[in-house]
Amino acid sequence: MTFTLFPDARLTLAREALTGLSVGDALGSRFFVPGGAVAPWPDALPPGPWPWSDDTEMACSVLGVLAAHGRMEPDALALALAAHYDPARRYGAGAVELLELIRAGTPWPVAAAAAFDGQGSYGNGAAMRVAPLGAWHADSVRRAADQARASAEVTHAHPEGIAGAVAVAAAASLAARARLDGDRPEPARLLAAVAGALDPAGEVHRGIRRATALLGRPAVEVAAAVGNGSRITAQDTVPFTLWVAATLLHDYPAAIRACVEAGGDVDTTAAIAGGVVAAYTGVGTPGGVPEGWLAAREPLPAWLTTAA
Ligand code: F2R
Ligand code: MG
Repeated sequence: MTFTLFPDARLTLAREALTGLSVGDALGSRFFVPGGAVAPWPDALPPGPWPWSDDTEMACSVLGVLAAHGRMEPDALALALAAHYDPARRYGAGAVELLELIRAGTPWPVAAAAAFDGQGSYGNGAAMRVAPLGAWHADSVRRAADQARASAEVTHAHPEGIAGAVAVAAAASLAARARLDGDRPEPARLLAAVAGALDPAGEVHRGIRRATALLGRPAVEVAAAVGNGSRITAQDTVPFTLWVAATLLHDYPAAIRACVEAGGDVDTTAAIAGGVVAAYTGVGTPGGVPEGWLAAREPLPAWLTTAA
């Protein structure tokens, strides 16, 4: 079934995905333990404010470009990422180098292609920021995938880095569509549709297939099998986060808790799963992003509030 999605509706869906992403990032950051130890889920959550990290800063740029242009414009995204880059937000090592090159005037295609000795980055950074773009494209998974590729290439030239972003955007598109339709997809159906947007020869695709075979198993077991993001790569991060989102699409707090209890790159796994789940649940709804968690999250940057 085709339908018309008006600009205001796109913006609302994308904003709610950004809320889920940023709350997941900020709360997940409270539980990040360097070196791979896992922090237990506490009886009471830490008091706010919960500062957000690079995941949220970059996702704000993605949403800002969509709001300003009505579509992903890679040149505008490169400018926004570079302009809003704050090293204190704990960017990945490759991202630091790349954004400083762009700020110094290197064209983004040159800087992205040169990263990691000319391989391009396959870090999880393109995937962690893209859920709002997927929700924006609730009317077309194919368009979400194409636009995610365009957004990823600005920083991640490696095919696996791009595949991670395509997978997350496809999942967020499907989640937002399911919300509009009032019809929650079965986890296996959602993961199959995501896998269908990817190159079947790729590692991210293979990881999502492995995660699909583990539906119904405990989250920690799945993370042990497909990765919990501790390598900070798309391949090691995206399959688990989409398993969480598919399994707990109706329950934002449970999705974030599953990411925390799996350890690894917790702020980023919680940002990815949180962005996809919030595209389905919304904010302040039953199963959605709790109002108290949103109140504890550091406010989003003022420049975004005026742009989108
Ligand atoms: N863990 C972080 N940031 C580290 C912060 C350290 C800082 N000193 C501090 O504590 O304040 N989290 C953030 O990084 C992840 C997003 O990463 P992004 O943007 O993809 O960056 P990068 O550097 O391009 O890739 C991440 C790592 O992946 C490995 N890698 C990527 N491509 C590779 C390749 N072609 N060959 C080999 N390795 C590759 C490298 O280890 C990269 O450093 C998020 O978690 C974000 O929150
Ligand atoms: Mg982070």
